[in-house]
Amino acid sequence: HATKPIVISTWEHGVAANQAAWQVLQHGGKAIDAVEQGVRVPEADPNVRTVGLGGYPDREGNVTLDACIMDEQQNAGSVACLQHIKHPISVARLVMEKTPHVMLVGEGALQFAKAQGFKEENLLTQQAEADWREWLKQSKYQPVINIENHDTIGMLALDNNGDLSGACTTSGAAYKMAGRVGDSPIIGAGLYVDNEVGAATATGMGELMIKTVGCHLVVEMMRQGMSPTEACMAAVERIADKLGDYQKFQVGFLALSKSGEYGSYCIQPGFNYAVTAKSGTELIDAKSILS
Ligand code: SD4
Repeated sequence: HATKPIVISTWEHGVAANQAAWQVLQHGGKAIDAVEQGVRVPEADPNVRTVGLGGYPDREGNVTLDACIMDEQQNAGSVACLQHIKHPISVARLVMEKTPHVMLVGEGALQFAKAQGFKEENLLTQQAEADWREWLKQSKYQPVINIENHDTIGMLALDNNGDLSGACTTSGAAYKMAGRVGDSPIIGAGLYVDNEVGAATATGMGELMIKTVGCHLVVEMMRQGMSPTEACMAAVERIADKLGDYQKFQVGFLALSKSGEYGSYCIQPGFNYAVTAKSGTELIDAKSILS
């Protein structure tokens, strides 16, 4: 099914995100612009509960956001534990373009965002606050497979020029410890792009992707000749081999090759992803290692 341009992204909210990305791609726009525009859609949507505005807070009630972006020239930018800014992906892009660094965190990331003209906003919606207060009554930290953590958006695009880019953005695991950073802003863990080979992104319990540098692994497997699906499967198998408690968690990988072939693999059934190309948009269920 190799084709270009094409954009793929995690979960059902990927459908609306892909539409925005497609507006860029169908007119010959660049993959890097497509992925930024695409993931801004769930970031701004208060009903998408683990990305941007409306995301679940940490256990102290702070909404802290993680995001990263990578382009076809191996440039990368990232923000972690950023508060009060609705579009962390756009801050990550400016870290990439306007600083000598890759990653800014916490207060420094916020200062940079404000200096770039981003406005501070309250990101804790009434609904998210009510859910958090309910959670506080028991305060048990138990990541629920496919439910609690199911909304990170990772997006990969191949443009008309044949260039690849990717973006990943999240409010992270619901009710995480204050200061916790997941895989999503970590280049190689939650996202990786190599324009000669392909791109990969991930969703689910970020600690597992960090420990295995999952997305870098997927791209390197594609470099060795695996298809995107085979490479995602290899990364899930690596997690299963190395991390004893993997069965308690969900992780899903999504990959796109330089030729426009795509694939996915996850731990638990229930992970799906959206694919948009000239033929339209499809929502596809990923294959899983557990049944
Ligand atoms: C994290 N990977 O912070 C993110 C959460 C996630 O779908 O992907 N949710 O660990």
